[in-house]
Amino acid sequence: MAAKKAKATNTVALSKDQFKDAIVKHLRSTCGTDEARANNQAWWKATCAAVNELVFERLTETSKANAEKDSRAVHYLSLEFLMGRLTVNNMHNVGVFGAARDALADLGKDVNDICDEEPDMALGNGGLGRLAACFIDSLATLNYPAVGYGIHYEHGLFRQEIQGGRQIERPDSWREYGNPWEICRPESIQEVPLYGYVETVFGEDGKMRKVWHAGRQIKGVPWDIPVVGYEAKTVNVLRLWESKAADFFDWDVFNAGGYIDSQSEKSQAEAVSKVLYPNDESEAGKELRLIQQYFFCACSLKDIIRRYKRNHSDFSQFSKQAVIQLNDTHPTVAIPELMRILIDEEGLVWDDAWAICKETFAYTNHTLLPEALEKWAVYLFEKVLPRHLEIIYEINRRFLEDEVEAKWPGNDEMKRHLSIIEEGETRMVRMAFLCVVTCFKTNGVAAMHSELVKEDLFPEFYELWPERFVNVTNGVTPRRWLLACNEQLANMYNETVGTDWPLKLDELKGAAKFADDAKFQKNFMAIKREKKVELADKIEELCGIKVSPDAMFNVLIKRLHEYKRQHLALLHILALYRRLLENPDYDMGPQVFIFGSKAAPGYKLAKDIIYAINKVADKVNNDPRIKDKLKVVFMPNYRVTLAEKLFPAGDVSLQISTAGYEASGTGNMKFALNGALTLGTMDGANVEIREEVGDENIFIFGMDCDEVKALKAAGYNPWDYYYGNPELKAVLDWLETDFFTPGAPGELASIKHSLLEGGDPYLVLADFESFTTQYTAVDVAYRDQKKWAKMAIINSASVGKFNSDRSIEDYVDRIWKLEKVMPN
Ligand code: CJB
Repeated sequence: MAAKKAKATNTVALSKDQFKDAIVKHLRSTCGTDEARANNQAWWKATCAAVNELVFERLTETSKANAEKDSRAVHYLSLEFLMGRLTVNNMHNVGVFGAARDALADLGKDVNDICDEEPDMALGNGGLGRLAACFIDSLATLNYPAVGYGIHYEHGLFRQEIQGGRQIERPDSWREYGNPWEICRPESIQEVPLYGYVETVFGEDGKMRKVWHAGRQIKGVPWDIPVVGYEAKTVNVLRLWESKAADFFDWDVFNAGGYIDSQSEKSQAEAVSKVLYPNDESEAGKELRLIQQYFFCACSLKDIIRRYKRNHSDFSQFSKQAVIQLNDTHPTVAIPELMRILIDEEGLVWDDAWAICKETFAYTNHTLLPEALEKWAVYLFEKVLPRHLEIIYEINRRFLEDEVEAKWPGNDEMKRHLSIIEEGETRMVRMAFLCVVTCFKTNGVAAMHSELVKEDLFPEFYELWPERFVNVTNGVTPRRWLLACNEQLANMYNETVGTDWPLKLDELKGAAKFADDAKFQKNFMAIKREKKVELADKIEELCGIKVSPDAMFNVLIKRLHEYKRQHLALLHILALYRRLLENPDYDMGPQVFIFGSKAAPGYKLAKDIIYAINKVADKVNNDPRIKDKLKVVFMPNYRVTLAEKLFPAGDVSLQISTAGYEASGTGNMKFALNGALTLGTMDGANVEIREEVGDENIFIFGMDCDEVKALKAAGYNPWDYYYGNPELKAVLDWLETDFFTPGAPGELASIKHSLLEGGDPYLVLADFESFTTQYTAVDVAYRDQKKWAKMAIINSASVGKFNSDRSIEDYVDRIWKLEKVMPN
């Protein structure tokens, strides 16, 4: 179906001709070239510069309005912001996408080719970082005063290449050739101390003070990325800190002839913001990572306090003006840092400083996985942040002696259990405990997850302070995840329910009444097919694999982790392949399985799973016996830009984590919004998606969370399932042969071993049969295209709840208590 022309969904701030003039002007004045000589890179930069004429003006108006109103603001501290590309999104939000596309066309350029020049801003690993990006989009759209704070990594998440089926990591250099969206703000540079020792001094008044004599200083240089709200009334800022050597630092060495030494100081300082740690849901415990965390927290707090001090001479109003959201435990060191500033630098007494901290910080928990709950060795803290360790000890002492003692008198075991300091061979600081003890709210990210946070993760803290625990279910921005990535469906909705849905996603509900309408179904499915054709072309271009857009597209895209169970899907593919080989008439519609996933570079089994998927794909895709009924695709370098092509093209959204392990998921929401049906477990936000779309429009399989717990408690034995299901046994044994790796038997055996000798910690074998059974039901349903269309429409029309604007309103209501500020 040809894309219908978009209705104006918001104010067009520039006409096509004005836009054309602006691009040509910037080709010359900003890029130093002209229409005849410019390459696509220059066309892209000139286009951005034209958009920025509008964006920067709104940015200035927004910061003026916030300063004038002196309004309360949220400061979202996050080590990750997975922004993706900004150009198309910003053009949509400013309302000039159509004008820009037409202007470029007049100038002989295709808007897609030009926007393809933009590298992804991949300053995050996965769900947590992408959520932060959706949240700042929503905060700006809803006109809330907000600043995102993070690190200006020189290298974002590695670029993934697949060589011989294996993942190879290559550096990502997203700003090597300049980035038109960022503005350096040297006027707001901060200095950050590190290392050294703490001295106790007594003033003339006899009062004791602590003085931290730092061993080093590094400089934080802020880069501002404009965050353009939809319809661009508000343009907030994402402020990212780049580390540099402090100025005073090298000169002595330099002048004394130590040029090389001064360079090494420089490169040590610059190492802090050099690269994003590529571990998702696991903690490395490395000194540089602790320094990264402290560096961006210290810079951000100085920035917040500097702004506060413009209008206030003491700290009595601080927690009324500023709320600081800790995105997971990564920025927890901001807590002792604020205590240190208030006590050591501002002269407040402990109780007053503590009261301010307790009213300022709130904490979001994103995972229950023990390996992701950060702990720092005490000796490391002592070395890098000696004063902060003292402060943490004092917070802990007061907590244990006052609050734990009051609740559980004389119970030393409980004190040991709840202590922020974990005793043992290596004493550790438990960052999540420090968060819960300090923060006025702790939230989980989906209803089920928030219950588990209370019941399983922090039960005693919940007993102490039940009022501090809340849920805020995650969401995704419909501007990027429908309007910009699926123009065809967006236009269809414009015509069906009007043009307010990018702001009020619940309005899509109006389309549900057409779910049975033959014409509507036809158009809806034609759009899906068009997106599948686009994806099939991309698959052929990137992987050299031909897939039919008439096959059912099963998509599993997310970070590689055992709990997300990509290997469950793989075992299932092997089972289908076997069935087809054994019975060429096996009754199954044509199937394509599409994977996209990066593995942490040090996560051996995850990398083995990628290799296995690729090896199985090689075999299956080239086996003439199965007559193209089954295809397997692993798309390299999964990232936001690729996701924008995959979500609109999926028929089946695979959300197959072990129940109780996926905190929420957000890909599940993007798929449903674009009309895919979920085949998933009762985990994370799948549970709430089911509530919204109805049990008859989702395919649930596997054990629920209680069953998982019960099976584990009873003593799970994966061998029972291996011997109990001949098909499962056969596919596992297959992995040990050289069928998929000719001449190299055993290359895929680590997967089998992890599931048998390794104890199968995520119950893959236990859920296998239920998965394959429910999959058959999905295949049957898909072959009834009318029924399928109806279910797909209902999915897309029913997931308004998962708009990140709703999440933000929940945060405002339950935690942040902000008021909107409308810039002029
Ligand atoms: N999450 O992406 C990460 N990284 C972590 O270290 C911990 C959790 C994910 O956060 C998302 C946003 O809340 C969740 O949707 C997802 O379930 C969780 O795994």
